[in-house]
Amino acid sequence: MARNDSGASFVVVANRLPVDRVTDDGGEVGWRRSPGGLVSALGPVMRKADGAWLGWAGTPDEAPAPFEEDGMSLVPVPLSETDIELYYEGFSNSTLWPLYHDAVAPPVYDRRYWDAYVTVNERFAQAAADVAAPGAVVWVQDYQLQLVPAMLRDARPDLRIGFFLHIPFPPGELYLQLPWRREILEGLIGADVVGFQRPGAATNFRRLCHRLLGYPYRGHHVDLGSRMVRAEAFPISVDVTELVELARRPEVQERARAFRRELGDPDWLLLSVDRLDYTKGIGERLHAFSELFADGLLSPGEAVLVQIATPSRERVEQYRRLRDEVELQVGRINGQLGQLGTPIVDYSHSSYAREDLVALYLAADVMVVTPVRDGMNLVAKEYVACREDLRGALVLSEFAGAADELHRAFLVNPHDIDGMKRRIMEALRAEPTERARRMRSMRRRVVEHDVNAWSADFLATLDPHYAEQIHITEPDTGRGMRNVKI
Ligand code: GDG
Repeated sequence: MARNDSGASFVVVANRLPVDRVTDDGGEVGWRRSPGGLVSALGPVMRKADGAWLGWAGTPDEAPAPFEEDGMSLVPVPLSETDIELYYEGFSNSTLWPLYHDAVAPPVYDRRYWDAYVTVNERFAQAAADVAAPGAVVWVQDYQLQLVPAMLRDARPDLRIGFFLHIPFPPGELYLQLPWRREILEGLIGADVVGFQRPGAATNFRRLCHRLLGYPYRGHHVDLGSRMVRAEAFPISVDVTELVELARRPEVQERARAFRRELGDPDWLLLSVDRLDYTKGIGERLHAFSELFADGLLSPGEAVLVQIATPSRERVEQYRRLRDEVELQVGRINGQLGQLGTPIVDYSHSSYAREDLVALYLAADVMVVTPVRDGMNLVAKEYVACREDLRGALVLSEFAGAADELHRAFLVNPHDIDGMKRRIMEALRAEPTERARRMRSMRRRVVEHDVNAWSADFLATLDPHYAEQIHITEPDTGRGMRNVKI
């Protein structure tokens, strides 16, 4: 591994490694960097700092030896079939995920899930303790690993530990349902900095630390007596440079025009892109959109909603049911309100190449992002980043973290079907100057606060000295895009 014998000075701990295993035509097995903002944000830091990334490699019961990919040291942490069932699909995705998203689906409280969560968190903490150099900076990611900070601090009090939660953190009224509510908080306060997407989530956390653990808080800090834990919002963002580069490619722009042609050149193309998840408000959105046709405000051929629903967590029962429900709803809508060859909703349950996704963003007159709860929602920011032409409009749920920053979107309450219908029509009918004004203001925010600014802010808060040492605040990895028009 590209680090000295004493270990890595920067360690990322995440459920998954930032690579996917691929097999080429000759049967040769290799790795490909997985798409996603986290790796583009942390990749440059990893390379500068000789960092190591710990996570599951994606195949059950297999743990390849540590390896190098794309200039990063990757350290696989093994998960068995049973771990995946109980720790990942169980506690992470059937207990924590629904509970942290306003319990929009009933959380499952199962003691076997919890036991597996503790065991797997111990394994990750141990692996991190083994690779971290003395005094290293360790950044733990997300809800699957909330116990790691305290476990790691126990083993290695010399480390500087950060934690970032990518999903919402609920208020007490919901959080208190959790049978292991104290244990999770005790796990998190092992960190020096606990980061959230929204200020409200940080407030929920500080209050719960007081209520359940008795620690006072002041400003952003929870006071443990022996040390302070900083709990604050660090809203995540997107890789604007990468997106703008893709959006400017002539072949991507041609693909955008081709998408419109293939859809019969509608006057209005609306787009939604979500993991097929019950938090994303897909049903509510389809309901509102279809009523616009039932009411005669829109007609088939005039407007079409392209709904990309990326396959997700297909072994979890709630997700299988959701897929059936959404597909039944789409079938009904098109059957009742569409015409042969001219559907109202063009639905796809598959994953698209990044270039195609960007082409779709460019093709869409209106992007419709209406989760019932979402930590941030990167799709909304990606759309804004790509629309250098200032011609698109964004309909955005108030319940997405992105709404804190993208004030000039057409904001909606996804539970209010009439309100959503009105806002969609306003977005469709907005004058070009009005669209441009709104888009310019949203782009300013996203361009100035891209994913590099996010990681730089977090690390500078966690360890200012270290951040300076590896120059992560410098312009090439810090805030501010050169060559990007706002
Ligand atoms: C969690 C939190 C928070 C989607 N379909 C395709 C594809 N995607 C990409 C999007 C975007 C990402 O996946 C989805 O990110 P979101 O933020 O929208 O949602 P979650 O997956 O729920 O993410 C969320 C995020 O973590 C980061 O902190 O914002 O609130 O829930 O980048 O573009 N990418 C490709 N093909 C697809 O078909 N290539």
